[in-house]
This record gives sequence, C-alpha cells and structure tokens, in this order.
Amino acid sequence: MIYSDEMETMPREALEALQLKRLQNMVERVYNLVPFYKKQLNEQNVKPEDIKSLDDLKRLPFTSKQDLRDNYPFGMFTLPMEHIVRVHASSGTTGKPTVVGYSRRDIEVWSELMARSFAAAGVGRGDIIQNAYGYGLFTGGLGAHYGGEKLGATVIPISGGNTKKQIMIMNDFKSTVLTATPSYTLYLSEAIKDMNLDKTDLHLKVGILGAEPWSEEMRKAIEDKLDIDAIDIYGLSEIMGPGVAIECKEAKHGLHIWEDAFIPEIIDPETGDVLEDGEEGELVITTIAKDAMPLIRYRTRDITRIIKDPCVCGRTHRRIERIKGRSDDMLIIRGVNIFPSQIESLLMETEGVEPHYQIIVDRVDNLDTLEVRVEVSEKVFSDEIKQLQNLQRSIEKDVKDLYGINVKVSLAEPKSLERFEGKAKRVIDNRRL
Ligand code: DLL
Repeated sequence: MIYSDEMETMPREALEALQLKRLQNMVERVYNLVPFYKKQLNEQNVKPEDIKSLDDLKRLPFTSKQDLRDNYPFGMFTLPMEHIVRVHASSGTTGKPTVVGYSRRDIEVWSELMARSFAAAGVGRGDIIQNAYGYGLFTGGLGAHYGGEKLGATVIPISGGNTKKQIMIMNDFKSTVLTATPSYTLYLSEAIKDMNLDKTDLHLKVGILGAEPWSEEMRKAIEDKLDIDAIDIYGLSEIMGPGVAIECKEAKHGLHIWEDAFIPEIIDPETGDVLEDGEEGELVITTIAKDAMPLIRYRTRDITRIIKDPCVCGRTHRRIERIKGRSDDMLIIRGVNIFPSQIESLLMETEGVEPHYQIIVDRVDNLDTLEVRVEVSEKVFSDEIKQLQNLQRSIEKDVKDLYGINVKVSLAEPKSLERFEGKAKRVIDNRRL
C-alpha cells in the first residue's frame, strides 16, 4: 500500500529537482544559523550559492559523530529552544551521548515518513501495532508510536521488555503488527512457545524490525517461528530515528530510502571518495527536510550499497541493500575483515544450532583469537557427544573455508546465552580491555 502516491512514485526527474531545491535551501540555512557549518563551509571555500546541481553535494564537508559531540548538547540546532519541542539522544557507549532536537514540523515530517514506512510494510488502519521498541531517549519507541497514530492504526505503547505481559497483551489485544528489534523478536518467539502458545493462536502478521544488523537467514528463522512477514526498517537518531528507509512488502529486497527527505551517498570510508551506485561502502546521508537539526553529509558508518534498479512496487525512491554492519563493528582478525552478520548467516545455515550466538575476540601472545559460541537446539543437545563434536568441527571448518583463519567453536546449552530486549550485543572484544 502506498501512503503518498504523489511523493513515493514521483518521477525521478521531478524528485531530483525537488532534492536540489531543498538542498540549496538547507545549505543556506545552516550556513547562516549554525556557526559550526559556517566555519566548515568557509574552510572548504564553498558558499551556499555554489550549490547549483546535486553533483555539487560532493563539494560540501562531511559531518561526523565527533562533530556532534564537540557541539554537545545543542550547538547544532538552527532554532532557539522556544522552537524545539522534543530532544532524543543516542546512547554513546563511550562519553557523552549525541543529542538531536526536533521542531514541531520535524515531528510532523518524521510521523509522515514513519506512516509511509508502515504502509510500505503492508500496515494500515485497523491494524494493531504492538510497539516493543523502547520509549525514552531512544528514538525507536516514540518514532514508531507517532507514525502508527498518523497512519490511523492502533498503537499499543508497551515499550521493550516485560516479556510475559507483552505476550499476554499480544494474545488478548490481537496485535497484528510487532515493532521490535530482531533479537527481541526472537526472544519473544521463544517465550511464546514457553507459555504454551502456538504462533497460530496469535494474530501477528508482520514484524517491522530494525535498529541492529541482522541477516537474511535470521529473517527466515523469525518468519518461520512466528509465521509473519519480517520487514527490515532502518534509521538513526542523528538523521531522525526509525523510518529513514524500509523494505516494501512487494519486493522485500533493499530498503527504500525516502529521497524527498534524505540524499544518500556511498563513499569509500578510507578516502571519502563517492562511489558509483552498486558499489559497497559507507552510507552518508544529507537531510533536506529537517528543520531544527539538518546535517550535511553525515557519516553513518553503516556499510551498504545503493540498488538503482526500479522496484516492482512502483516507488521511485532508490533502495539501499540490507546493512551489512557498521564499519566500527567490523572485526579485523589477523588482517581479515569479518562482519558479525556474515558469521550469523553461516550459523543460521547450519542444521542443529539456534539463532543465539556470541563472538569473542581476544589476543593471546600477540595473536588475535576468535571464538564463536552458539546455542544448539534441544534435539541436538540430547545427541551423543560424538555428534556434538562433529557439529562443532563442521562449523569450525566452514569458518576456516570462508575466512582462512582458525576459529574455536563452543556449543552452548539451549537457552544459556544472554537474551536482549533492545539491541543485541553479540561481540565481546577483550582486546580493547
Ligand atoms: O536504532 C533507530 C531505529 C529504531 C531504527 C527502530 C530502526 C528501528 P540509533 O540508536 O541511533 O537509532 O542507532 C542507529 O543502528 O547507524 C545502524 O548501525 C543501526 N541500525 C538501525 N537500523 C538498522 C537496520 C536507531 N535495519 C544505528 N539494519 C545505525 C542494520 C541498523 N543496522
């Protein structure tokens, strides 16, 4: 279902003309209103009036998370506090969080983009959205909440956690849509089984899952366990929150990025050079419809590529491929680049293991070591030791075949590894301690 035909199926030419107009406007505003940007543009020797085509975007400087930290808390705002109606913040693991401010218009635009995203996933009026994203400084809860209301669906603001109650409500209120992280969705699916409920007792039909990397194989596992369509949704606080990009139900391949509000670029993270459509690199986003805190060429650190082929759904906004991981989560083990999502795919394709795993990296005698802990299924757990050893060796061999490095695989008892209510933490890197 298309929420706004006019915007979502706008011919490319018109869309690009709109982008240019909005970009010019935005650059002029931040130049005049944000001292940080005035300085950056002056240093780069660009004036707002130099932006004559979308190609001129390249001439503008990048914005990094560090820039936001340096301007903590409100230094990036274009508006005085009387016009800021909400703030969110992303929980930095180290130091101060990054703060994002929204004007009333920003909240309206965000709600509209989230409503579009829900519609793309097949959600509409009459649907009951169980919103298990956390409410608070995290953008997931309130972002999905306002979008669901804007769409005219019913929103249950349950937030994350409280799993038993969550399932009781899901059952009693006949929730049709679940919004949660993929890892929490998995946890819920287990808890549903433990409460002796069957997926067919529930009314869930779609999960709108994101906020962390997950693999195609994980999607299959979730769809199978809950008998739903699992749709990938992407976003980040600095740019807005959830609803920057989403898969459409028709193709379920690649996430449409709402290009009337965001201009995506893919760059080589080392050199900063812009790459061609289709090449893999770091996603950089320029906001062109933000009021209180527009950002020029924000470096997301997320690794993906742009799919430029038209989509079967008729939307003209380009797609980005499922996020492979963050460049800062990429493990470099003895010179080999490893994304946790690749290990996840490999594990999910292995018969007898469950989608719960941990990756432990350490350094012993100056040599990096890699350990993968993965839970085995109840059925396999009761097998003979010999069979378990075979399973362990076969995963070790698969990793070796893929990366050419040795890995230690430890099989864990069913339900022994940590479960997550929000974003999962899969990697334990003891080298940094
Ligand atoms: O996670 C916003 C969000 C909420 C998105 C709910 C989707 C659903 P942050 O906490 O600022 O915001 O984290 C943003 O999470 O840069 C990615 O690294 C990662 N991320 C978000 N969505 C996806 C996804 C929210 N679908 C960071 N796939 C981003 C992979 C994702 N990674």
